[in-house]
Amino acid sequence: MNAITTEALAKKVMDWCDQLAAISSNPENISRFYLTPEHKRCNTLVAQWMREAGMETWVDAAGNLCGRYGAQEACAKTLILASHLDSIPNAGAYDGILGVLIAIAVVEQLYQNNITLPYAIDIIGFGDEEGTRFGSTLLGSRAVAGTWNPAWWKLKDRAGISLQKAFIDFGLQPENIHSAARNPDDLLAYLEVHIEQGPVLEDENLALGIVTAIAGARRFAIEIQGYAGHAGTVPMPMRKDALVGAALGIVLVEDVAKEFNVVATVGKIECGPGAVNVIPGHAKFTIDIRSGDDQLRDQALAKIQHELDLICIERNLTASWNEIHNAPAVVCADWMQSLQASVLCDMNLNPYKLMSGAGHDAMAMADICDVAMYFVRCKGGVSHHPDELVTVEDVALAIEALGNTLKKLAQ
Ligand code: HGY
Ligand code: MN
Ligand code: MN
Repeated sequence: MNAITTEALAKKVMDWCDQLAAISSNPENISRFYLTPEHKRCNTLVAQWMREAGMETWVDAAGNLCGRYGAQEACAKTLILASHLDSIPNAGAYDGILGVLIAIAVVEQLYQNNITLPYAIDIIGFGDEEGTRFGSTLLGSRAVAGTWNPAWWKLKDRAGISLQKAFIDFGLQPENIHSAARNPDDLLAYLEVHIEQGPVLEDENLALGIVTAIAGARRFAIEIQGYAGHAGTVPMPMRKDALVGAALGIVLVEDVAKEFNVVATVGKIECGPGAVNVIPGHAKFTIDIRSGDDQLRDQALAKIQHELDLICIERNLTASWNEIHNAPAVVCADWMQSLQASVLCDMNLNPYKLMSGAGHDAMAMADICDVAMYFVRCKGGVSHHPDELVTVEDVALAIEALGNTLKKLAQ
């Protein structure tokens, strides 16, 4: 049986993406969240594809799907190829899963050519990179990195289900979470393929890019407390309108981000009691703020906090800040970037290097090993949107580049 071609594998990966897109909690779009029935169905289907590629599979103590392609010797180190299988609500079909599926395609090519390497390959489909269900993020990869924070057990989803209960409902034992942690001494490196989620590669007319660093991100849930009142009787100067306070805060976030040249987003807002004829007594909104420079990001954050305090004082409101995520900026390993550059040069491709504004599981894995990423061009740079799109030709190039990287690493 002659081995499957890269082009055929790329078509297979695109078909796999379509199959996973159908596994969603919302039939109208792609929504697949951590520790849900959809997560389980996705793990089951991807595990089948891993086994067809000659891998043994298991689900680790954090619900991550894992597959192993053995080395020539038992005591060899392990290269981790990974990305995430969860999505945001109303997601595109490639964010996260493309990297897991391209890794499986490359292992299938090795398997069909009876090639084993002087290191083992573990492919991990992380269960929660986006943090959609519980607010925090990188939970799956943090468990693998051994940096699990017990405070997370109390995190609750919109239905009030705690992370701890969700573990038990999924069939996991929270007390075993530490068994998901990898021993850094066993690891060769971590390598992730992911769509760029930005317009740079398309602008440069390039299919692939080498990631130099990943921006550091901090996320907060902010509660503004005012005083609910009658919309018809409370004079304007006497109001403690929490929603107006939040609205001024949202505009402040954008103004300060532009001033400091960082990126900051208010992605969620809610207020209460939520009646047309009641002055909102409380409001909640989130901030996601990022920069390649953690210090600059934190200076911008300090200004936002100070200015929001002034808004609250002027309007007799109070603001409480709850940090739900903090990931420092991460630099990709120089030796891996050089190896990636030589792979792309050998393929007569431009070894183009760029920073990632989006967060990735590589940020968590950087705590225990050297990390590297390839970016794949995505149409219009669109992501976190159903219009997310890659071409089968670019996927074929990514499969070829990853396969060549594994072979070069073996040397
Ligand atoms: O938010 C991010 O940067 C990533 O897509 N989770
Ligand atoms: Mn994402
Ligand atoms: Mn992603």
